[in-house]
Amino acid sequence: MLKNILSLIAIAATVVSATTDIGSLVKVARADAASEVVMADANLSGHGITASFKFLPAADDTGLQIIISASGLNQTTKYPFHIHTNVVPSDGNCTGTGGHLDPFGIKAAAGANYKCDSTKPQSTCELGDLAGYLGNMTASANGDYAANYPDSILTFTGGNAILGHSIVIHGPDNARLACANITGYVLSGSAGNSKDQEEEEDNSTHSGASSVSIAGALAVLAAAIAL
Ligand SMILES: *[C@@H]1O[C@H](CO)[C@@H](O)[C@H](O)[C@H]1NC(C)=O
Ligand SMILES: *[C@@H]1O[C@H](CO)[C@@H](O)[C@H](O)[C@H]1NC(C)=O
Ligand SMILES: *[C@@H]1O[C@H](CO)[C@@H](O)[C@H](O)[C@H]1NC(C)=O
Ligand SMILES: *[C@@H]1O[C@H](CO)[C@@H](O)[C@H](O)[C@H]1NC(C)=O
Ligand SMILES: *[C@@H]1O[C@H](CO)[C@@H](O)[C@H](O)[C@H]1NC(C)=O
Ligand SMILES: *[C@@H]1O[C@H](CO)[C@@H](O)[C@H](O)[C@H]1NC(C)=O
Ligand SMILES: [Cu+2]
Repeated sequence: MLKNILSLIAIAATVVSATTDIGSLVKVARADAASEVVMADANLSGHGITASFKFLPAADDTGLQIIISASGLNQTTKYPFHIHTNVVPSDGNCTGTGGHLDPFGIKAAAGANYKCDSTKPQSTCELGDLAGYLGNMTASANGDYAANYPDSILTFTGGNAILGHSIVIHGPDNARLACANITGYVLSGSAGNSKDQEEEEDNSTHSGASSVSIAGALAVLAAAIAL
């Protein structure tokens, strides 16, 4: 118990130092090492819909936490949403995002029998079939939707990587209503470029607070904000 309290205090202390680091997050389309990416987001708009997706390291280190908020939805409509394979072309045309992200060929293997089972997403769902394993977006009375999924099968980089892809929200007729690139964030100086920049940094931002622990702290912070 005391140990738990102490670790909570340690996390709280890290959150405080992490908040000072949020200002030094740098956007990236992709990154080389998983530990360098601390969060990712995508802001979508189209056909009256505005939506925000945030991806953070899950508190239990299993996949990513997904925090979604949307507005402008029709109350009785179910809106599927997915990670699509391609980035959004610069003209914003959602058709250019291609199909669902499916790096393990789950759909190809299942063919017409494809059925995403939310209890076994890793083996039965396309990685990008978010609506398949999280459920469709549905609006409250004022047209808003909010969800906080504490973990998922997604990762920032590696085989289950979300970076370099996009999010698409569909209408019930499968029309592509809104889309956006998924953008990653690294801490400034940890993008693997300038060694000089690394050395010039204040040691206090790194001593005892690696990118990984800051990432964990951000997840805790996000969970706190979302609850
Ligand atoms: C998404 O919107 C948030 C809030 O306005 C902003 O901080 C963030 O930079 C945006 N992300 C991208 C990739 O533009
Ligand atoms: C909501 O419903 C109206 C009326 O059917 C339609 O014109 C509009 O495109 C719908 N909006 C969304 C976001 O589904
Ligand atoms: C999406 O990202 C690609 C680069 O990866 C960029 O060329 C494209 O313009 C971006 N799309 C939008 C709508 O910003
Ligand atoms: C969007 O892109 C698709 C191909 O990806 C193309 O067929 C379609 O004409 C484009 N739509 C617009 C409005 O440019
Ligand atoms: C999600 O919405 C789509 C389109 O409205 C629908 O075909 C599908 O059955 C819905 N899935 C669930 C689980 O409700
Ligand atoms: C940071 O720490 C390293 C070794 O731990 C040391 O060599 C370096 O001088 C320190 N830099 C600053 C700015 O304190
Ligand atoms: Cu889709």
